[in-house]
Amino acid sequence: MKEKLEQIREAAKAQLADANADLEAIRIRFLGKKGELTGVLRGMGQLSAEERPKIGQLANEVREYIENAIAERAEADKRAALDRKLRDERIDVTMPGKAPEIGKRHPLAQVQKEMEDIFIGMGFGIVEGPEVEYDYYNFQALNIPENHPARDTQDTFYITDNILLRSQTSPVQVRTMEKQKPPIRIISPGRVYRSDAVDASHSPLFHQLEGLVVDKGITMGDLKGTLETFAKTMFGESTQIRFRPHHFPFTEPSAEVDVSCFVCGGKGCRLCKGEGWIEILGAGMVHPNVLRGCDIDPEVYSGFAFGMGIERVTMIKYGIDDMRYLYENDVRFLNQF
Ligand code: 2U9
Repeated sequence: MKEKLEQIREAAKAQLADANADLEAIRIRFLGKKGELTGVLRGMGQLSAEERPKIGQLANEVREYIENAIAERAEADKRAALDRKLRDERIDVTMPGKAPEIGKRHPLAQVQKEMEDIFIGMGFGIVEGPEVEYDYYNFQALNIPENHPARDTQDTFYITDNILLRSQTSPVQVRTMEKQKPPIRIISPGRVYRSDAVDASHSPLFHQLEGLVVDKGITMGDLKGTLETFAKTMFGESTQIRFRPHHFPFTEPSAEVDVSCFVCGGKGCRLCKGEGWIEILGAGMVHPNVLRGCDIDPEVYSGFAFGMGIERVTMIKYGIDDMRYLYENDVRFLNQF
């Protein structure tokens, strides 16, 4: 029996030395209820009274040995697993990090800000207003007659008979004139809506920046000086402006305003389509009817107003030939600004 116990100890030792040893299987094989050591202990009844304590002690020693050996092996396995994990998952803290990509303003927002800064520099304040407007502020107050084509549902998005998506930012100026008496010197940038199909130069949603100055003694000369300063700051010091007579219901006299081409200096090139001039905005002296509608006496006060499309200024400034690029948000396009 003694030999049997020694054999068990050696067998357990050999099994535990195996790199792939299954510790639970070894425990069951030697120490389990039907295990080899238990089998030996069961046979102890046949031993003499003299041998029994000796074999009993040896059996205990063997059991203790196997238990300890299993525990040590389990501990060693755990340590090895941890070492492996620490090695495999090691992080090189000296590696350069991944810098988060920092976004920037959309080109339209950049140009809008640039335009705003120029007018702020000339003492203008920025005013914003609702994009959903009453017909009154969008048309009536601006001296746009009942039968004017802009009022047609073909051209304007109506929500109800008298509520619409503003087709210009002029309502903001009307609301300002109602609340605030002259002197007034404001710009109103923002989104406007027109029922246009999308193409290279049209979009149902676009952006405008309009300006309004009302005070005693305001003349066309003030308008020209203001727009010339704007054009020179925006497109370069050598830029000139040109007024062509035009008609708007809300201004009288009215003009379309061109800037000399900053690419060719006026000789004619691809950007100005050989003209030497590029149309950028509309302007004029505020119509007396518009002033009167806001309770401002046109015999005492006069004013000028202008309006331009922010998309148009952006496209001219950067030579963009299709407006759709500005709305597609393709980062290959946006990253160029
Ligand atoms: C008030 C009185 C007058 C604003 C003006 C224009 C001329 C003009 C267009 C430019 C290109 C619109 O974006 S666009 O299609 N605008 O030509 N806008 S004068 O006149 C006003 C505004 C407010 C109370």
